[in-house]
Amino acid sequence: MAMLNFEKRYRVRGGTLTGGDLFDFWFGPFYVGFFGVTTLIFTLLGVAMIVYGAAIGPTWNVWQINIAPPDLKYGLALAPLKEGGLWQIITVCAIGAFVSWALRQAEIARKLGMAYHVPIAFSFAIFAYISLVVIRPVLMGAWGFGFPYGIISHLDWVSNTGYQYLHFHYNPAHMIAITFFFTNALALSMHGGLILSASNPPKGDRLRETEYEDTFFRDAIGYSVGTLGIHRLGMFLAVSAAFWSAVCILLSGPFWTHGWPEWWNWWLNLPIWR
Ligand code: 07D
Ligand code: 07D
Ligand code: U10
Repeated sequence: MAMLNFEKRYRVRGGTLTGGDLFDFWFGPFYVGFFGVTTLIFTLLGVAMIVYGAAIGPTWNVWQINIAPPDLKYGLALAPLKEGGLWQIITVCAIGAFVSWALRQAEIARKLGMAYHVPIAFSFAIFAYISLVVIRPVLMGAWGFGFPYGIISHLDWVSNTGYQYLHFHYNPAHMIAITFFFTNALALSMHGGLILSASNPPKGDRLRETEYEDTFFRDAIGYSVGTLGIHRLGMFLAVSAAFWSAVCILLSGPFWTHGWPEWWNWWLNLPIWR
């Protein structure tokens, strides 16, 4: 069905999570909805705070703009606006906007009679973000452990935080997360390649059906995960990458304060070597 005909048929009221008919309409291609409005409010307020933070800061160089979290001395208290208070407001706005976006995805899925896989997948990214700027700072007792908002400054934070644990590559959950990220790229390249090879034939040639796709991998590696299965696998790999990322940073500090290489001493300390 042509996209525009389909939109006319499905663009009807109902299925919202909250607010009934309030904001239950479309603006151009965008579904608005209650959570579209909350997304916009949080986004505009957050962006305004970033622009204000940039304005009172030393630079307009977009790479160098930095809005830092409060000093550790403020602990988990509210900080003055120019000493991390802005960072705290921006964090609230960011969480508000991300959660609103996920709920808007859920409303759109409900309207279409679809399941909630997309918002569930996005919620893992939100969890990773919240673990960096809320859960870990709360467990460690200061907002100052959150990462600063700035393109270069957040990279400095990752590097500094990594070296605080001597060699972050030895963090076992970091290893698992990285393996999921790499496997995810491998799986998407295999899937993208396979679909294009079967369903985008040169002019004059015919399309190859799913049997061909299955057979390719049965011939090549003896097993095909299947056309639905590859999407299940993709979702699993992607959400696992975000989940284990959150685990790796939540372990660092709240549950492990030494260098990560030292963690592996459990192996040397096994009683079987004695
Ligand atoms: C392609 C979807 C589109 C999204 C884009 C990002 C902004 C920020 C803000 C000017 C894949 C939009 C960017 C809205 C502009 C201002 C004030 C997603 C796609 C195009 N990082 N990070 C980047 C964020 C963290 C790390 C780039 C966000 C953690 C490393 C971009 C967050 C750690 C590197 C960016 C976040 C970390 C980057 C490209 C939030 C561990 C790079 C991102 C909210 C996760 C790379 C200069 C991208 C780079 C990069 C955004 C968090 C590490 C600026 C929004 C603290 C090591 N990060 N990041 O394509 O080039 O994502 O940095 O959590 O090397 Mg980061
Ligand atoms: C947090 C992003 C959430 C985004 C959201 C949406 C907008 C809207 C609008 C475009 C989680 C934002 C949307 C703003 C935009 C428009 C219109 C995603 C998040 C909600 N590391 N490391 C990771 C690798 C090293 C260190 C994760 C590799 C060094 C620290 C991942 C290498 C040291 C932390 C990872 C490597 C070090 C990490 C990041 C290689 C530094 C973290 C992915 C090859 C010296 C972070 C939860 C992630 C983490 C993290 C990969 C090296 C330190 C597994 C491949 C050795 C301190 N590293 N790392 O988390 O776990 O995505 O964060 O060397 O904190 Mg690492
Ligand atoms: C998949 C798939 C599949 C497909 C697919 C896809 C996965 C089965 C069938 C989808 C995949 C793609 C399309 C591939 C490309 C995607 C990526 C590489 C991922 C990264 C994506 C991006 C970088 C694009 C990001 C764009 C976004 C998020 C849109 C931005 C939207 C808005 C600004 C409006 C949001 C709407 C809201 C909140 C609802 C309310 C709206 C209104 C009231 C009116 C609208 C108002 C405005 C536009 C102005 C608002 C101003 C804002 C927000 C502030 C601006 C900020 C400033 C800096 C000033 O599997 O196969 O095919 O296609």
